[in-house]
Amino acid sequence: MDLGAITKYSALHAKPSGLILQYGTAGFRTKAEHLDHVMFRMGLLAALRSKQTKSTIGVMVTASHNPEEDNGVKLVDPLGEMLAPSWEEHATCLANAEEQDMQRVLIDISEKEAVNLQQDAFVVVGRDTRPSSEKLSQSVIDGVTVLGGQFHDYGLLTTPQLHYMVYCRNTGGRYGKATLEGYYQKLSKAFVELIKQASCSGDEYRSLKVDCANGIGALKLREMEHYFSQGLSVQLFNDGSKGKLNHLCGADFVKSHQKPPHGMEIKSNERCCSFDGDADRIVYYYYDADGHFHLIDGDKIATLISSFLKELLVEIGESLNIGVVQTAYANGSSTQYLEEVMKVPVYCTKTGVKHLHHKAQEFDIGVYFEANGHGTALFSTAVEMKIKQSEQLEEKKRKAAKMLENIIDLFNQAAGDAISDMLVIEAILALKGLTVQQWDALYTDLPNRQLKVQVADRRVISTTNAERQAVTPPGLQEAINDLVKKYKLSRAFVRPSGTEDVVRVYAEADSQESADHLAHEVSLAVFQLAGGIGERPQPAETTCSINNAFGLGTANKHTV
Ligand code: 16G
Ligand code: MG
Repeated sequence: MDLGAITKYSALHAKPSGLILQYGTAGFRTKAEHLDHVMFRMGLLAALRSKQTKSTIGVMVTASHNPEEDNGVKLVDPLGEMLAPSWEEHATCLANAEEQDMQRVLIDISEKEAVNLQQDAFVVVGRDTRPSSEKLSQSVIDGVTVLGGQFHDYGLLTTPQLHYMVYCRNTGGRYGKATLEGYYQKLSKAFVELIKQASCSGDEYRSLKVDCANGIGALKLREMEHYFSQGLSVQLFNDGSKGKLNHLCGADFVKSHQKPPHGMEIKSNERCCSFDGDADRIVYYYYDADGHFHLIDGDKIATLISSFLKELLVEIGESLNIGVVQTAYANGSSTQYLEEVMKVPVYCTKTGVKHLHHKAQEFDIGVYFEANGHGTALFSTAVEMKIKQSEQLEEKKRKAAKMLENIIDLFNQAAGDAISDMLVIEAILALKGLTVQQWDALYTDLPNRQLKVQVADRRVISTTNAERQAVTPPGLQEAINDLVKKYKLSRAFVRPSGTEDVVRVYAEADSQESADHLAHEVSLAVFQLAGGIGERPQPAETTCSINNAFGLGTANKHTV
C-alpha cells in the first residue's frame, strides 16, 4: 500500500470536516455534493475487498428512487450480493475518518480482515443517469487505482446489470457473459423461448406501457427491446428526454401514492408498469372500466411468480421445496392467500434486500419480494440437476422442465431486476392466458396507510420479530397493541427508516378510513413516546393532502 500516494490523492477528494454518514440499507446516500470523498474511499475499500476475496467487486453509483440532486454508492460482493455486514461497518468507519486518520483506518481494516495487500484487485464500476454520477464514478476509479487495483468502467448501467456483471465475472462465465450484449441475449433468448410455448399467445398482441422514472431503465430497455420484440412490444414513457429523474413518476411514486405516474396516458384495462430510478424495482397497474386505479405491487408479483413455479414443480413431480420471503410491509391479504390458498410457506424478514435474499437461499426455489417491488427468485443446484435429468421424463414433464430452465435463465438471480422481472411476469401472463385484471383478482389488498414521524433520535426505536414489534421505547408496543384492537383485520408496526431520518408507521385494516385512523393514532403514540419533534402528526384527511404534496404517504382510492 503506497500510503504517500493515498494521502496525496485523498487530499484531492477531501472530506468536509464534521460530516458523518452511515452505510445504510443500500449504501451511502445523500446530496451529491457531499459524496466525492465517500466515492474515493469506497474505491479504496472495494480494492481491499477484492484483494481479500480474490474476486471481482462491484461499485454502483446511484441513489435509486431518491431525488435527482442526491446520489449514493454501494458495493457489490462476489456473487452479486450486497456487501457483507462487517464490511458495511468498515465502509462507515472509512467514510467518516478525518483526513489525518484515513491511513490508520485503512491499515486497521486490512489487518482485521487479513487482506493480502500483494494480491491483485479488480473492481467493476457502473453508474445511473444523474448529472453528478459520471464525476463521482471517476472518484471511485481514482480510489481503486491508487491502491494498485485494476478496473472496468461499464459506464451507464442499471443497478441489477452491475450485479449481473459481478456474478458473471466471478463464476467463470457459467452464469452468463459479463457484457451488456450477454445480459440482453441471455434474458431475451429465455423470454422468447418461453413465450413460444404459450398456447393462447395469438389472442392478444402483447404490449406493455413502461414508465422508466426518467432514469437509466429507459436507456437500457431501449437498447434491449429489439432483442425480445417478437414476444413483447414495449412503449416507453418518462424516458428521460424531458422530465426529471423520479419526479412524479417511477415505482416508488406509484407505490407510495397508489396513483399512476405523470406523463403516461392510460386507457382502461391497459397493462402498465413502473421502474424506479435505477431499475431494480417494478410495480404494475391498470385502470378498470369504471375508471378505478389498481396497483399490483411486489406482493402480487410474488404471488403470480410463486404460484407458477409451484405448478411447474408439481408437474415435474418433484419434492423440491419452494418458499416465499416477504417483509412486514407485505399486505396481510397476500400472506393469507399464499399460505392458505396456495399452501406455500411464507417467511418474514427485516426490510432490506440483503435480508430477504439471504433467507430465500434456504429453499430449492426461494421467491422474495418487498411490497415496493424489489425482488427475484433464486434456484438451488438441486433444481438445475432435476432439469438435467428431465431427458428421461415423459413429454409433459419434459416440457415443464424446459419452461423451468428458461425461467431460471430469465431471472436475474444476482439481484431484484425490473427488466428481468418484467419479462418473467409477461411470460407467465402469456403462458397462463391471464389478463391483468385476472391477475389482480387473485386476492384483494387490505386498505393500508404509511406515514412518517419526525423524532429527535430514531434509534430510540428498536424492534424484534422481523420489525413487527417494538422493543423500545417502553410502552410503545403496548400502546400499538391497544390501538390495533380497536379495528377489524388490523395490524400496525413502526420501525426506524434505514435510509431517512424518520420513523415509519404502517397500518392496515378492513377499510381505508380505519387504516388511516389507526396509522394516525400510532403516529401520535410514536410522537409521544419516542421523542417526536416539530408539528404533531395530523389526522389522515389533512396528512393526505400534505403528504401527497411532498411525495409521502399513500392514498388507496383513486378515481379518474
Ligand atoms: C432500500 C432497500 C430496500 C428497502 C428500503 C427501505 C436495498 C437494495 N434497498 O431502498 O430494499 O425497502 O431501503 O427503506 O436493500 P427505509 O428503511 O427507509 O424504509
Ligand atoms: Mg432502486
